[in-house]
Formats: sequence, C-alpha cells, structure tokens
Amino acid sequence: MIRNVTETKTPGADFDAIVIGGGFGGLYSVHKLRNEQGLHVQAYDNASDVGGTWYWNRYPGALSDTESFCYRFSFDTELLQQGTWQSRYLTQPEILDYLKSVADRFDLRKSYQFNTKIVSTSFDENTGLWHVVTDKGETASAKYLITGLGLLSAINKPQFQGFDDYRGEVYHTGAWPEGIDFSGKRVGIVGTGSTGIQVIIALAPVVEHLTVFQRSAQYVVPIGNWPEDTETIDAYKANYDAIWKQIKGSQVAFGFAESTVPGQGLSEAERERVFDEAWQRGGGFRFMFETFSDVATSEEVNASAASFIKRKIAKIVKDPDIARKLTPTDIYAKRPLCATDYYGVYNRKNVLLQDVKEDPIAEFTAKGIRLASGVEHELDAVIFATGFDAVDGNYTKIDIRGRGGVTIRDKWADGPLGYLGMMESDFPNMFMILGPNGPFTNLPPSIESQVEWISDTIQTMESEGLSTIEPTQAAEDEWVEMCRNIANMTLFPRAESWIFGANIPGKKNAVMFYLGGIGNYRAALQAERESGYKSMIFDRHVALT
Ligand code: FAD
Ligand code: NA7
Repeated sequence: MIRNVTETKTPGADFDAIVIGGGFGGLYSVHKLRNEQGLHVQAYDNASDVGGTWYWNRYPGALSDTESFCYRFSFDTELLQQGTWQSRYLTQPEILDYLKSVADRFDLRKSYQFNTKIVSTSFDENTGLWHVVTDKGETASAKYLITGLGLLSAINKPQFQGFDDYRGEVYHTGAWPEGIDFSGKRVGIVGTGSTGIQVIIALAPVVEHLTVFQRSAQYVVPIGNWPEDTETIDAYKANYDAIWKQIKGSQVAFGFAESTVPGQGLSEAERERVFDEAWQRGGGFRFMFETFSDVATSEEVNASAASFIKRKIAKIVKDPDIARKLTPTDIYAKRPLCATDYYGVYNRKNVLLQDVKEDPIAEFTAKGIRLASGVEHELDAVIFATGFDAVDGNYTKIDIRGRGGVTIRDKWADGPLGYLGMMESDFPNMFMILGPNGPFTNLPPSIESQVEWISDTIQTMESEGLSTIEPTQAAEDEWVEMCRNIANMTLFPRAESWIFGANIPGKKNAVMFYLGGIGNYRAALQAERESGYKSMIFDRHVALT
C-alpha cells in the first residue's frame, strides 16, 4: 500500500517521524511508518538518490559477499518473486537497481529530501520533540527520530605527510565518482580489506601498473561467484518461506546452516577435508561458520583453518617472497574475506606488492608515494580502500543531544553503547538502525528485524497515547555487558579490525556488536515487546513536568 500522508498527528510538530538515511534501513522505515501506519514522515539523505552503501561504493569490482538470494528484503513476497540476478553474488549496480525499484514500488522518494545532510539534532524535554538542522540551515521537528546512518558509511581517509603536494588523482572507494577510466595508468591502492581486494582484482587487468600498499596480510578464501540460471533462482523462490525461517533463526543469517560439529577433537586430515570442500564451494562466512562450530572460538581449530589458507597462498603465489608477504601472521578472526583468485593477482607482472609494515609510507610527493626506505612509487592515481569509521562514525559526526543537552559524543566517549543495538538512555524516541551493539550478520534480515520492532513499538506508543520511550540505564548496561561477554567467548577481539574500532587511530577499542546470532537477537526483541517493554521508561518528561 502507498500513502501520501501530509497531516501530522503530533501536536506542534512538523512531522511525526524524521528518518535519516536512504539505504535498506531508511527506505524500509519510511515504508513501515508512512505506508503502513499513516504517519507523516520526512526523510533525508546527503546522497542525491536512494541506495545508501550501494549509492556511494561504485568502485570497480564492488560486489556483495552475501549470496544474491538473501541480500534483499524478505517482507514482501511479491517483491521476492520478482527478484532477479545473474550470479551467486550481486554486483553494486544490481543492488542499487534493486533499492531503486523498492523506492519506486512503495513511492518512497516523495518522502525524501536528497542532497541534504543532517548536521545536528536535539531533543526538547519540554515538548518531547526532536529538532533537526540540515546543512542548508533548514530545521524540522518530529516526535520520532529514526537514524539509518549506516554502519560502514563514514569513510576513513588516513592523513599522510605531503598529501596536498600530490598532483595525481585521488579516490576513496566509499565515495566513488562515476566514469573513471584507469586504463594505461599507474595506480596505487592503499588497503587490502574486503574492498581493497575487490578493487585490486578488478583493476589489475585494466591498469598499466598496480602498486598495492598492504599494511596487514589477509586471509582470503574463494568467493565461488558462478552464474545462476533461471532454474536455480526459481528453486530459491519456491523455497523462500523455509529459507527466511532458517535465516532468521540462525547465527550469521547468510542463508546456510552453521555447523554444529566442533573441529576440536578431529584429526588434522578430517579438518583438511572439510576446509577443502569449503574452499571449493566458496564464501567467507561459509568457510568460517559452515565448516566447524568452533573456528571462531577454538584457538586450535582457528589455527588449523589459518594454516589451510596459508598453505594455499604458498601454492598459488609463484614468488616465495611475495607469498611470504601475503601470508598473515595474526589469528583468523576478522570479518571473513572472500574473492575470486585474490592471491593469483600477485603472479601478474604489472602488480607490485608493497608491504608497508616492513617499509612504511613516509609521505606523499608531487609524483606519488615515498616509503621510509626512500623508494618512491610514481603514481597517476591513488585509491584509498581504507575502510570506515564503523558503527558510530556517522553518529559522532552529527551533534546529537538528548536530555539535559547530553551529547552522543560524550555518552560514547569510552566506546559506543546501545540497548538492543537501537536505543540509548537519555535519547528518548530515537531509534538507531544498526546502531552500536546490534547483530553481526548478513545485514538486510537484521535491518528488517530492527525496523519491524521499531515500527511495532511506535504503533504501541501511538495507540496507547504515550509521549516518550527510552531504555533504563540498567537495561542498557546489562545489554552492553552481555555483548562484551559474548565477544570475549570468541576469538574476534584478538584480531585488530573495524569490528572493535581498531582501524581508526585514537578510537577507543570497544565491543560494538552483539555476536549472539540473529535468532537469539530476534528472541530478545520479542521478549522485550511481549514483556510490555519491561526495560523501557515511558513518558518521563510528562512525569517530570
Ligand atoms: P547505508 O546503506 O550505509 O545508508 C546510510 C545512508 O545514510 C547513506 O546513504 C548516507 O549518505 C546517509 N547518511 C549518513 N549520515 C547522514 C547525515 N548526517 N545526513 C544525511 N544522510 C546521512 N552487508 C552485508 O550484509 N553483506 C554484504 O555483502 C555487504 N557488502 C558490503 C560491501 C561494501 C563495499 C560495504 C561498504 C558494505 C557492505 N555491507 C554488506 C554492509 C552494508 O552497509 C549493509 O548491508 C547495508 O547496505 C546497510 O544499510 P543501511 O541502510 O543501514 O545503511
Ligand atoms: P577494512 O576492512 O577496514 O580495510 C581497510 C584496509 O585499509 C585494511 O587493509 C587496512 O589495513 C588498510 N588501512 C587503513 N588505514 C591504513 C593506513 N593508514 N595505511 C595503510 N593501510 C591502511 O575496510 P573495507 O572497506 O575493506 O571493508 C569494510 C567492510 O565493508 C567489509 O567488511 C565489508 O563488509 C564491507 P589493516 O588491515 O588495518 O592493517
């Protein structure tokens, strides 16, 4: 159903709800609140159209690593049956087209003001309303604030000495302009995370020369990106009820059943057999979670998986010194990477691997990048594939003020907090999609779970005539502590990555995810609702006046 709601129910407010963000989260929120609940919604995005992640990340080779059949919304069966794709994984243009088609189907663009950044927002305790201010100086007020700011969205662009002197082209994968042609150019790429490896593979055959500036060697397994024909796609479509049921009760929500078999206690040969099958099948999350139940928790099994990948590197890469540089020395506990023949790229004559732990980047020069050893790489273009200030990055960029003027930056000074990954005490009626301490999964099903919980909660508030809702500090503390405890049961905190904020210089290392799985997460959401919101305080401002 599509609604054109122009009247605000909330007395004294411009809108009932303000939504920030035009990705999966923002779009679904506008649909739920406007089309289903008849609320007057105003949405903003600083992009010029919908798409979020997939609007910004247009770099060559950009691909999902969630399989096509489940990197999408599940709430609309007709939309699911209309779904179409070419291969096991979706390319960026396919995902962007999909999100545009969702916006068309539910007429969502009419609620958006694009090219508009929200720079500050504050909660007025007297009126119980949120006020937002845009970068154009416009203001608007609403009872509910829904933030779909993205968890991998605020780009991380490291500072280097002499950067302003560099006369070549500079790009960041997370803010990619269209129509760049690298053929015949000498290109440098800084960063070898999920994004870096995709760009490296895509550009190596195109550029004249590619220099990869690698800080950490990575564990990369094959992605297995084969074409999927109509028959295969139709089989998914025929099974969608069972597929989504499985996904929403699983751990990582990637569309496969996680292994319940521990690798501990098995022989090295038996583990090898299972890892080899996973290597052939492809998929990073499958390699980590479908093989054995304890790859991410047992040091021994983790080392066994790591050793398997290391031996593959030695086999694939012809030059032993390059193979050595590509071989990780840390634990296998970052978000698992996968790609098509990543290590094989380094057998190409036009690709040079520069280990910047051995020989750090000293400065940019007019012509390129100079290393500490004095070696200068002349480059026509430098691509930063240096990732994101993950999870809280876009929150701390906005001046967000809750009760008593407390800022989110202050509240999160020791690391971001969040009850159920969505709410914050002293920030009433603010609902964060993929906020801190939310689930670590294939994200569309988690986003849907959150948006549905938020819209149910708002519906309850509207039907009960309630003014404000916020979690108790105790509930928030308990949730955050539980997230910490679960994380500490795994090996993830022992690897330096964006999952714990370790990629940003000066950022406090903090637990930012609920690693308990989407099934348990959804159960916690249901329990909160069915208990009559036992962890929430309602109408505190009314009680205070
Ligand atoms: P986003 O899509 O990030 O949208 C946030 C929007 O908010 C952006 O458009 C931004 O412009 C806007 N915004 C932020 N701040 C402001 C402001 N102050 N004012 C106005 N607008 C603002 N996840 C998976 O599960 N599987 C994958 O395979 C996968 N692949 C990925 C590949 C890449 C390259 C990246 C970067 C991420 C990937 N992700 C993947 C994570 C991906 O971000 C999520 O799956 C999902 O797209 C997030 O949707 P969202 O709506 O929450 O946020
Ligand atoms: P990541 O995974 O954070 O990777 C960023 C890469 O950039 C990583 O290899 C970093 O090295 C490297 N990096 C960061 N800063 C520097 C500096 N200063 N010098 C050299 N190298 C640097 O981001 P991605 O975009 O690849 O992926 C993020 C998520 O988005 C991913 O999981 C998908 O879900 C999509 P490091 O490894 O930290 O030593």
